[in-house]
Amino acid sequence: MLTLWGGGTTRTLRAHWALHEAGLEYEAKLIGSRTGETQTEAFRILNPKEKIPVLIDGDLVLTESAAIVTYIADTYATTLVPAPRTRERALYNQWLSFVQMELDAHTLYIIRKHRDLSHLYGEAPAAIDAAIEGFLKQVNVASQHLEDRQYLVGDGFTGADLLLTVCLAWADAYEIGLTPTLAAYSTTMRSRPAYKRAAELNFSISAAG
Ligand SMILES: N[C@@H](CCC(=O)N[C@@H](CS)C(=O)NCC(=O)O)C(=O)O
Repeated sequence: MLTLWGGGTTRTLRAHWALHEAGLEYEAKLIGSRTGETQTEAFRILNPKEKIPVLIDGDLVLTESAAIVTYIADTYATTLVPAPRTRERALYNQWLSFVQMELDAHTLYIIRKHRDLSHLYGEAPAAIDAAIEGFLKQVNVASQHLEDRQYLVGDGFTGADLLLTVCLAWADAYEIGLTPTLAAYSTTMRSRPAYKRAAELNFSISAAG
């Protein structure tokens, strides 16, 4: 039996979506961030980083949303990821790193820290402006790439599309304008039944941080 800890955030949505794409049954332990639930003794044993999501598969405890998505794909739904040791897998890894670093850590999460969580991280309007500018510059590369293709890698939906789509929805929530190409791509990806079911479950609790 698989168990996924965490809900209510864009990072947890990634893992729920991958599990739904794979058609797997799992137990969802919908604890939220910054609610104290990631700081209990029991949870710290699972993830000393005190962060969600965490996937449990037998005796495997896996953290980091992108690693969880790729693990689910490799293990249970191989159409969600190119085969290992192929050029397509290298490109998948490239897009996954790009989304995590350029669209999440360096930009959207900076906005989150200094806007939604400014009571914790401080006000930093210049950092927010630079993050929006940086996001737009980087995401434009994905936009150009998608101008003449439906998916980031190969001819099918992969975990890279899943991660990009979640970041695009995040940007949309921040009212960062997307190009028509990205807006159309995002709408198409979010019309997948697995996305809808996962989002409904994930956001049945609200994000606290
Ligand atoms: N790099 C991690 C980030 C995980 C993360 O920061 N999770 C947040 C929620 S989105 C969290 O658990 N925050 C709790 C806290 O910082 O107290 C991933 O992608 O899984």
